[in-house]
Amino acid sequence: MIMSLHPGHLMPTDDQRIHLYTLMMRSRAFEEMVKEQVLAGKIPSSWLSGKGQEGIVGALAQLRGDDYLTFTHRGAYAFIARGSDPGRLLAELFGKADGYCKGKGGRHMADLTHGIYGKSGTIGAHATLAVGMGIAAQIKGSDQVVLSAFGDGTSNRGTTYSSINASVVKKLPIIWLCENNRYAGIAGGAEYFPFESMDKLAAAYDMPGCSIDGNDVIEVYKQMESAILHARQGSGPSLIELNFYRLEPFAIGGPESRSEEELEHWTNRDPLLTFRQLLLEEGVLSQPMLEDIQRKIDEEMKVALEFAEASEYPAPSEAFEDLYAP
Ligand SMILES: Cc1ncc(C[n+]2csc(CCOP(=O)(O)OP(=O)(O)O)c2C)c(N)n1
Repeated sequence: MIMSLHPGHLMPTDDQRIHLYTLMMRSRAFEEMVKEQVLAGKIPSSWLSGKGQEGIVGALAQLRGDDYLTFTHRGAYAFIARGSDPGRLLAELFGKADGYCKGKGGRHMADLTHGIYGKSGTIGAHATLAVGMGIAAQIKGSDQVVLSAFGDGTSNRGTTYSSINASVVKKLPIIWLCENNRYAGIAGGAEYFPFESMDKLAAAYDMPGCSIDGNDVIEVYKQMESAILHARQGSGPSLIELNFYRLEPFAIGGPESRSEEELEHWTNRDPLLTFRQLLLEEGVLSQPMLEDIQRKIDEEMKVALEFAEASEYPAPSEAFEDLYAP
């Protein structure tokens, strides 16, 4: 039986909702800027866009500054929501010295200053780090929590299962966040996942879980409130599945395997459009306020691009620094 994770009671205030909307917009703007740079050949790799998955911001925005995160290979929302500097993020993608990993991490970067311990290139590997962080929080006796995100395809990796298992056995303060965007690479979910929804995985491990509309940022916010409380008070891990859709192909510039009808269906459910509409209808935001937010974000991205372009490449003599072993 699935132990349901009940939604929290705190409805975000108007200011918090504007904040969520702004984070979603900033994240989207960053994605669009990176796409442009990839297509212009200015980033020496591709990019796995998180466009369409911004509802996740409802979970990220609830974390405390000292909480830990491990993240998937997709999107930049975790960094943007935690307050990472878009200029330094872009510099990292350019391979420049001012990047968060001195240009050596590229799209699999980390930002330890904001508690983000890597966008794992080996899918599922970062789940094991989350277990270590959970144990660290327990040993310290702190009430820090760990948010560990994984894709629906990544749910099938052994490291994901063994880490979830360890978190339950040791009652670790981890929130497992499944980003179910319905595809792994170009394969659709039915090809690799036997359940209708991921909360069955929570049931198998006897932990609370839920499967929700990841496009509904307020719903995400409320569920996260419960999961955080559960973890902070020492009751152990839980699992939230966010159901949404990535609006770009698996990788920018790569092939598109999905039908036009399907893309259109989900484009019409773009979480930014629906949230914006809701905030306008409820009078939380006005048209001039929207324009003001957009203008400030455009300016931030312009500054970020200038910063990243002006940054230097690391010196060749630094190539062997920052390694685990000589
Ligand atoms: C251990 C390992 N196996 C395979 C890959 C290649 N790979 C990269 S992303 C990906 C699909 C992941 O799907 P999902 O977790 O659903 O994330 P999505 O890309 O859909 O967001 C695969 C198989 C990898 N990076 N690491």
